[in-house]
Amino acid sequence: MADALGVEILKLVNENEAIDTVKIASILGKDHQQIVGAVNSLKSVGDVIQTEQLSNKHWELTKEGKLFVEHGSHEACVYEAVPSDGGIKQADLMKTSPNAKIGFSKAMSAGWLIMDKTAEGGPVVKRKVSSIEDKAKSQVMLVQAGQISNIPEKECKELKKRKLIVEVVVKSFKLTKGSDFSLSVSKLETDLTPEMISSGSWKEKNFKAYNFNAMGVMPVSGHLHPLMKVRAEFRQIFLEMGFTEMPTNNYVESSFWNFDALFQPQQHPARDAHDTFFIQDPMYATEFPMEYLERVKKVHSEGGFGSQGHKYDWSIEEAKKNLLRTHTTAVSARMLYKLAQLEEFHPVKYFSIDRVFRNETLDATHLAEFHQIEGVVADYNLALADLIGVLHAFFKKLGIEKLRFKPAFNPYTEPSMEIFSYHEGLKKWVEVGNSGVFRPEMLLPMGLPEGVSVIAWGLSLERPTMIKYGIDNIRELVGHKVNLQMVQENGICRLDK
Ligand code: FB9
Repeated sequence: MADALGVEILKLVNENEAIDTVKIASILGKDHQQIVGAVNSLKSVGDVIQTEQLSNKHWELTKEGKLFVEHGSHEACVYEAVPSDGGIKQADLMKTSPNAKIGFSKAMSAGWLIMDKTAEGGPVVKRKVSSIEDKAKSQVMLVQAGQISNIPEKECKELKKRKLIVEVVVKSFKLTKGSDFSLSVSKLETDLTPEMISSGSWKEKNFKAYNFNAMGVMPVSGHLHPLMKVRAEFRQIFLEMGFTEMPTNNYVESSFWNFDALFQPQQHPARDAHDTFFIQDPMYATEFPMEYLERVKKVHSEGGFGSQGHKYDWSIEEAKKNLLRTHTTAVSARMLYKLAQLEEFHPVKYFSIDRVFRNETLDATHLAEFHQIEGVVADYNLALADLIGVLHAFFKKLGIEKLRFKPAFNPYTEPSMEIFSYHEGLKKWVEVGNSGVFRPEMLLPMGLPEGVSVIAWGLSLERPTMIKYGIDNIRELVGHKVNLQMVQENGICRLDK
């Protein structure tokens, strides 16, 4: 059934050949927009009513125009403020109303007032005539009564110029009966329910025509975080280069794989609790490839494979300590050890992109964790030149072609290089990663054949993501303060290839 207002409208349409919605609003004492809404509901039911859009212009009073009706024009108010039997100082007259200045000017122009400038103490204003006709007030009252046509054109323009009246365009509808007109219309059904079918009630119902052009409702779905979009781009680059992704699904790692396997001495500051998150429970790892562990112990404490080692009393207790991995190079170590167990060595290209954890000082661009991107290539006779070549190929896919390398130190690579790229925007060289050739003291205890060398490099995922999405503070990218709207709205990521 149409609602009560709809029924009232249908009655008026029935009683009139045609009727305008403005008229209906006036008859029913409703807001015009309310009538238009009810008309739209009736139209959705079927061809009950016909509508023809009309555009009517009429004049209405502005707020100031309504003040004229209530209090008289500004000029009349100023005239009334001048005593009929004397004068008033102009300065005092200006204080009698907020619009005294314009009212005084208009009253003087109309010849209602005269000013005596010779008076002591400043100009004095007196009435020039004993009575006035407030034409402006009379005219706005005619407009209010819908009789603007009785006002001469020139004076209408003056009312518009004084912003006392404004022309209003009202879009309305002329209503007439439709082919399915009825005083009582039932709302069109939009759903065919099991109850309708089982009861057969569908036979008496009117169904809304199916709109095949309607757009489907956008399903509420998740949105990829910018980091994950950039990770997908880096993953694609590695895959294009023939790299295989390493399994990084273990944030907890033993100190053995995170440090000892990489020939990182147990007294190295990076292994201190100030730099590393150690795990309280389970505090220790228990399973190690013991033969390999013994070789690692020996190379640390006594040396071997041509190395003098670190010459300290290596402790398995230290190696057993569990921690949150500080780099994905721990995974690279596991993968290279597994490669060394194969009957026959074959060259590999591995990569990983995953979270690592460091107990470091936090700042605008550093948190206690970040995603490390790491590339590893193992083959016979690889050297620094091969590393430089693969870095150029990798960074070129990111749109970076101007690279520079600076000698650096890592406990597990020698030589090592910091990687720099020239940032056209900042007009300076910025560090974009670190790299090196894994030391023999790391590779040979694993059992990799003599002559096999491994080159590797790393960078973070957060830095390129912040650059890509113009984010200055890491806390706008990750953490509990992230604006989820940013996650929903940020665009796809295309790293220059
Ligand atoms: O990502 C870094 N910088 C960077 C990278 C990309 C970029 O934009 C590009 C458009 C493409 C812009 C900047 N850096 C490494 C350099 C600095 O940001 C540095 O301040 C922060 N570093 C992290 C570690 O900081 C504690 C970035 C992270 C990093 C550093 C070294 C490695 C990995 C990540 C490594 C390694 C490695 C070395 C040898 C063998 C194996 C792995």
